[in-house]
Amino acid sequence: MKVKLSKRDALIVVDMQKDFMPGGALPVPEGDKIIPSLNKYIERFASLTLPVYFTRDWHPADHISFKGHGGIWPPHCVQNTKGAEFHDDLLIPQDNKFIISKGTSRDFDAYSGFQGTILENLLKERGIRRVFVGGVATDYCVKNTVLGALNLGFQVFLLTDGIKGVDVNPGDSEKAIDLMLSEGAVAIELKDLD
Ligand code: VGL
Ligand code: ZN
Repeated sequence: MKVKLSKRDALIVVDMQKDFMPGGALPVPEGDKIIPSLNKYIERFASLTLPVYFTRDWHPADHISFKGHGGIWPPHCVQNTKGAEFHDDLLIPQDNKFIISKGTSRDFDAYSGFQGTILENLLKERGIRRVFVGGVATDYCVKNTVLGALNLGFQVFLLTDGIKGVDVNPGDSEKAIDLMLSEGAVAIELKDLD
């Protein structure tokens, strides 16, 4: 399949933060392996002056998703810590890039980049119709961001060479991909970009 990018397209890069990479507090196995292909998508969008949205988990230290505070996760992506930084190898364009922080209040979690953020407004005010989504984790924040975008009426392309999952239960990522596709997302890879 060939997809030609146009001015109503945007790239969404989900949670490519140190804590989600090998060695981090909540590592996605091989999460860093998708950086080269994500960087190629980022370069492509940037070279066409298309916007790139980087979501980040950005939790207070006592966030409800953390063990000991009612949640299931080890503390991760605490605001202004090293682990919350984007991976050093991730390309962050100078222009037309936006950082979307989520999960910022103690009592609410957000797996979707649209939940409690201005992402929808930013996309709609720019006339964006189609979003291209990659990042981590396939079975949590990528899944929920993709489903959120579909629900809001965006066309969604899932970057199959730019996602990695945690698979807390074996098969979670595959199931998540099946769900996203059955809800209307279209799977593409780098070579499909015209
Ligand atoms: C995520 C678990 C907890 C994610 C965030 O980015 O997929 N997963 N917080
Ligand atoms: Zn989190």
